[in-house]
Amino acid sequence: MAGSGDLMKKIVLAIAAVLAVGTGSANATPSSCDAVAGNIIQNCGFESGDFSNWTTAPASSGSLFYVDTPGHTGSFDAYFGAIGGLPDVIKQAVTTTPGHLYDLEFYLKSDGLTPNGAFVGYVSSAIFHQLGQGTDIAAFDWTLEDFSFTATTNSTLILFGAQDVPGYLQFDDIVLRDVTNVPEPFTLGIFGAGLVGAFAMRRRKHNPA
Ligand SMILES: [Ca+2]
Repeated sequence: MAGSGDLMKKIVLAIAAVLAVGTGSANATPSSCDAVAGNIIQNCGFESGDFSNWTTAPASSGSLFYVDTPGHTGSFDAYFGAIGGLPDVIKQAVTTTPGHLYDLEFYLKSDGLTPNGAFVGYVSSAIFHQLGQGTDIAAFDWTLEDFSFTATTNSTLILFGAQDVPGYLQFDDIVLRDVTNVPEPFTLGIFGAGLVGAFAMRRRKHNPA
């Protein structure tokens, strides 16, 4: 029992130390994803002003991707405009619990400039979302894309690749949460019938902004 008092003291001292240091300089306006409890994506809204925390894999030719203003929310978003027909890729490995249900959301925007463009998203090695790929992608404003999957390993790779000529596809506010114990109105029946390979990716809704 003697230890509990010491522990409390250490906690109080730790809190005091944090308060003494203060919050430092204020960051830029956060992205909405930064405020989502349980989001395990780092630099989810690109508010570092770059691809920090993401691993980038530029297209071998015609690469054109970067982070710039104004963002879906916050101050920044990612622009994908590779011109060689090959995608620029960003990816992030996250710790996951096998058997747990995860919800993956992000916002996408297309300027609709033709002749072409493509967007693809992967969880580990499974494609869960594709746009374009030989078909022009129409213009649309910031649109919520929302999927769910069941993790099968302790580490899951979230990967997004895109190219676009002559305009850009924009990307912001990626949220990945373990929703295993979150009471959401999921209709889980589809998981029984729709299993393909290791994942059961399911598009839950597509809401024009
Ligand atoms: Ca942002």
